[in-house]
Amino acid sequence: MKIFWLNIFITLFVSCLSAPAPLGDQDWWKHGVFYQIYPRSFKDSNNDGNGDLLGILEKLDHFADAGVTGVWLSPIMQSPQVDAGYDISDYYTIDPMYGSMDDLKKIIAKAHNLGIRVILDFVPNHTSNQHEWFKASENGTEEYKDFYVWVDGSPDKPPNNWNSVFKNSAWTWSDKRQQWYLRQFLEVQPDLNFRNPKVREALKNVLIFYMDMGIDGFRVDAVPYLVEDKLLRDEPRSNDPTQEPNDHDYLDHIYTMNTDETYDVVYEFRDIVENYTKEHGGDARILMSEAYAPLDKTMRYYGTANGSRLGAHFTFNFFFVGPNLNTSNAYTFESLVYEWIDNLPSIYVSNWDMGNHDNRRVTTRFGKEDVDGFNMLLHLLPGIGITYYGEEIGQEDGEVTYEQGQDPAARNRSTFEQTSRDFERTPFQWDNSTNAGFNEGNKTWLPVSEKYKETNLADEISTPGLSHYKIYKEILRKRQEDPARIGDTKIWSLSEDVLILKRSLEKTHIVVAFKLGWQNHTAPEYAFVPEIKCDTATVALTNVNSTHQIG
Ligand SMILES: *[C@@H]1O[C@H](CO)[C@@H](O)[C@H](O)[C@H]1NC(C)=O
Ligand SMILES: *[C@@H]1O[C@H](CO)[C@@H](O)[C@H](O)[C@H]1NC(C)=O
Ligand SMILES: *[C@@H]1O[C@H](CO)[C@@H](O)[C@H](O)[C@H]1NC(C)=O
Ligand SMILES: *[C@@H]1O[C@H](CO)[C@@H](O)[C@H](O)[C@H]1NC(C)=O
Ligand SMILES: *[C@@H]1O[C@H](CO)[C@@H](O)[C@H](O)[C@H]1NC(C)=O
Ligand SMILES: *[C@@H]1O[C@H](CO)[C@@H](O)[C@H](O)[C@H]1NC(C)=O
Ligand SMILES: *[C@@H]1O[C@H](CO)[C@@H](O)[C@H](O)[C@H]1NC(C)=O
Ligand SMILES: *[C@@H]1O[C@H](CO)[C@@H](O)[C@H](O)[C@H]1NC(C)=O
Ligand SMILES: *[C@@H]1O[C@H](CO)[C@@H](O)[C@H](O)[C@H]1NC(C)=O
Ligand SMILES: CC(=O)N[C@H]1CO[C@H](CO)[C@@H](O)[C@@H]1O
Ligand SMILES: [Ca+2]
Ligand SMILES: [Ca+2]
Repeated sequence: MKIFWLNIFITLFVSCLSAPAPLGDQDWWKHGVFYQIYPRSFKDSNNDGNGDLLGILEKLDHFADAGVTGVWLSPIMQSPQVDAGYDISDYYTIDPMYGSMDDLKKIIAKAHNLGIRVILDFVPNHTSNQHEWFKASENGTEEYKDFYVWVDGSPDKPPNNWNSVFKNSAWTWSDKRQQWYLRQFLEVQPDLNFRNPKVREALKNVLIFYMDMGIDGFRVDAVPYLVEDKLLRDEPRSNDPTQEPNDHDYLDHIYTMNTDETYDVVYEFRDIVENYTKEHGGDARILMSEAYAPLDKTMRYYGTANGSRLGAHFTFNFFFVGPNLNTSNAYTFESLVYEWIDNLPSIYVSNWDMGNHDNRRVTTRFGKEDVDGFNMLLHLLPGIGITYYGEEIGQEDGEVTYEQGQDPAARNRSTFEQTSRDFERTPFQWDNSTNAGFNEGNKTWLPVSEKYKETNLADEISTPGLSHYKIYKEILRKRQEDPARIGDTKIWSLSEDVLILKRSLEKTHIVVAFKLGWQNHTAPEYAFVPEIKCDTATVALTNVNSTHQIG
């Protein structure tokens, strides 16, 4: 892989601040870099083996140093932790494993001092069955009776053929209530009933509570699953030959995912944050939504094409989180970039994302030779860039055995390697001390990867040469300048393994020449130059181990 930046003419800029809008900055997020913190694996302040809020507080300077705009924290609300906090038992309490509401307030205050925004994960599709709402609903308390999706029937026959995302029927029989309840995920994660206005009101109050505290926005989890078919119709078969009858994708999810009513709920969430900003002033509070959906459906979560209804400020672009070296090449990425840009209505902002807590790490999928190239690509494309913790240092998946595994989606030994999401969730590698500086204790909830001695932040900062982290930092700095900020975008492939990204504003260009994989490339090195028609070109940044010199 070889990376070039070509700055053809040096352009000087004087930036003028426009008069502040009465509402504060409504556009701050549009060119931001958002960093996903997986709190349990980030930094453990009290040596109990679990990362926590005081650990995050201690490390906030890392984000200021790197230059990220905002952090989003995977769920920290009270939870029995059957599904890594995606099973909330109280939206108004911080899980004691992570700390307290005071700790969160300290994070918000310090982050804001450093100019960093704080986004919380919000899980509206379902609660834990330990939530007081569910307990009250199950015992028939009038106020909460219809908070969940309850259906009559006989205990030996579920109401319809819907399957859980985690296999088998999506229905669980309650002996107490003598009815079935819907749960698209685990049995302990009953789905909320969005047709009940009281449920919508209750969730709105949760959002307002955290905005009052100073939270800058929410990442809304699993939105496609919000509202299911009212008539509970059976879903047709998908005819996917790899799926067995109990598998989720044995069926085509026309009645349980991306329903019209689901979009309305997301648009209503947007109204809540917009109304809040109008009433209270200040900068925009934002929504990012998680929807693994076909492209047309993904785009609808942004809002209607003409902006008559607005949804999330952005919906994660998952095009890049799946491919690996065996399944993709430069042509794949070229077409994925255009497919996204061409389908996104022009009023909305793109976003680019290589990883998260549900997918193998980019460094593992492509090899550590490619991580700098992907960071350049991701953060020099127009719009928002997303970083999953560890991507800035080129962290790879960890080593986790079936016995050490924690992910409920992977409780089957024979499929653990394929289905477990534990590998991409191992502790962040801070330095080369015991447990990679994650803590000083003897245990960690998931094992620290053995690779921490060769890949850790402290070494990457102190090394005299280039490192993944130094490169990442420089990219984040460069992306704030033109043409990376507002320039035109062109991307093309020279061959199966050479991808070129060009951002241009008038006569200034930034070019990333990205060679995927470890094989040497045989095409002429400067084959892309004629396309750019430049007189002079400067190598502004290279990957680690490049044969080219900066300058
Ligand atoms: C039902 O559950 C709620 C919530 O746990 C509890 O407050 C209430 O006392 C219970 N009522 C009955 C009749 O068991
Ligand atoms: C937002 O404010 C408008 C105008 O006040 C109001 O009609 C609407 O119901 C509010 N929406 C929500 C979801 O609070
Ligand atoms: C905007 O699009 C929606 C459908 O997505 C349509 O119902 C509405 O009439 C359009 N509004 C305008 C002003 O074109
Ligand atoms: C790619 O293929 C190689 C060789 O078949 C295999 O060893 C490797 O695990 C595959 N990598 C991924 C990410 O699937
Ligand atoms: C850089 O080269 C060294 C020495 O050949 C090698 O050990 C290391 O893995 C390479 N690093 C990357 C990111 O390719
Ligand atoms: C685990 O997966 C294997 C292979 O798909 C299957 O044969 C087996 O029945 C599964 N076991 C359980 C307990 O689900
Ligand atoms: C561990 O890190 C420290 C500080 O970054 C460094 O001085 C030392 O050489 C490293 N030790 C090893 C064995 O890499
Ligand atoms: C870690 O284990 C060592 C002995 O194996 C023990 O001396 C030490 O107290 C333990 N530290 C913690 C924080 O548990
Ligand atoms: C690629 O070329 C360089 C320089 O000629 C050489 O050192 C290296 O071994 C080659 N790598 C591969 C994988 O062929
Ligand atoms: C896409 C998806 O499934 N996201 C989350 C939805 O909620 C489940 C259950 O809580 C989580 O396991 C998923 O990560
Ligand atoms: Ca801890
Ligand atoms: Ca639902």
